[in-house]
Amino acid sequence: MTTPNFVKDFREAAPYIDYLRGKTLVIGIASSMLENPVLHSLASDINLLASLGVKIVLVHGSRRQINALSETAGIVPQYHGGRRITDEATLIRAKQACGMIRFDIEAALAVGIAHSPQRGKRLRIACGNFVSARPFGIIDGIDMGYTGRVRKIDADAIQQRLDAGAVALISPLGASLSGKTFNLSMADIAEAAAIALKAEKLIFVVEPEGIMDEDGLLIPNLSANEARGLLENGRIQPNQRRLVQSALTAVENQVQRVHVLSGLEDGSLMSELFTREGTGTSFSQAPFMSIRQAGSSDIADIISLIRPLEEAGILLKRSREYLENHIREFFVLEHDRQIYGCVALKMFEEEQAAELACLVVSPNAQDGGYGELLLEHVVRETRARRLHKLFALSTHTGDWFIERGFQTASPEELPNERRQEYEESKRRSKIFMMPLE
Ligand code: 1C4
Repeated sequence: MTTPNFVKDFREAAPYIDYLRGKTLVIGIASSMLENPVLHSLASDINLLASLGVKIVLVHGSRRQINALSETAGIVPQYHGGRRITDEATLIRAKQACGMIRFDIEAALAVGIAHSPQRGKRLRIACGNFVSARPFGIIDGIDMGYTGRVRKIDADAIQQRLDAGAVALISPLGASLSGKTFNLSMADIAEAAAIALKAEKLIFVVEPEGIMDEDGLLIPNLSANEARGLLENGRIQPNQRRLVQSALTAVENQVQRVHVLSGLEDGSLMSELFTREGTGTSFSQAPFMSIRQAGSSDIADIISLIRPLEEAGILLKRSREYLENHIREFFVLEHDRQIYGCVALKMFEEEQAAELACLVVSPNAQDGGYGELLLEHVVRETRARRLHKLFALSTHTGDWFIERGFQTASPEELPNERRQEYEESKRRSKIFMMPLE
């Protein structure tokens, strides 16, 4: 007997599996995510990824474990500018913490993929002197001691291990040319490793859902410009600044995507990599192409995209006045300062639903994946607003939605207000629904 959900999900995942095979992912795991049961579920997902031919570099944090060891020894942790000041006693705890964490990770990865034929197949793990360091120095008159910066990543050595089928595991410590050991930050190493290895993705597994705005709401997508803006205007949680800075530096240096997601959500890594809607916050450089909220200066471009389709009966008619009043519901896809597509997201908060409407890609840019990107953007926005379903009405594009995970639905499933409009209209459009539980 087939289980329809499994078949649907597997079909959705298949293109992502194909795309990720042979690609390099750098995964930075925060220290708070290195205890069980979270570590075990992450390790099982990492095993699965490795078995699919994904090349994985793991960088672990150590802050929580250093603090625990310091506390036992009666040492009070000292910080400056969010970074630990590492004196000799703390450096000893940092080395102890990294040793313990490394073996915990190795043990967790040794479990393999639970309940599968892969169980018992050993994953090779490579550790080594992949990172060289230099001192952080004296900042604002404060000697940061053995706190260091990344000086260089030995990308060739890591690459050799990856090509031989191993997972590379890196601890946040590095030796300097003068033979001293320095305490480094997980985010700095993960960022530098992703850039040096020209990784496809850099993923930070942290405790929060992703990057949160000043009101504590998840920000689902950030282009490099938006991330820079957030850092400049300070509209993020202060303890996430460094993560945003690392993500920004990575996407500005040819890492295709950076994701920040919560390790507390079981399977979040898998959802991010193998489903369209993903989870957490996704960063992209998008130097030429970006999807952003529309403003009134975009109305003329939107009108020239939608008018021919309104006349052909494919889209509903929307007057200039309507667009002026509802422009904040629209997103535009911009490439090299030109608008190539748009989509609107109409909220029905009471019914926890949203409508994907007014979806257009300019005829000269169709079949290049822009429609898919607009859909992905809208799905992420809907999820971030904690709405449970996304629906679209269409007279001509039903198959496109079905192929992308929507199911046909009846007018009874529409929010009341939209259902009334539907019944008053003579369009008899088909209704497509995507549940987002
Ligand atoms: N049916 C099935 N497949 C289609 C298709 C269609 N009509 N049009 C394109 N495709 C396929 C292509 O053949 C291609 O397949 P392939 O070669 O990969 O096998 C694939 O899709 C391309 O995918 P993509 O991601 O590259 O897509 P883009 O070409 O970038 O964009 C659009 C896809 C459908 C957005 C684009 O073709 C387009 O702009 N079409 C004209 C406008 C349109 O049909 N928009 C969809 C509207 S449905 C209305 C409203 O006003 O709110 C009506 C509401 C009502 O009440 O009726 C909407 C949502 O806007 N509703």
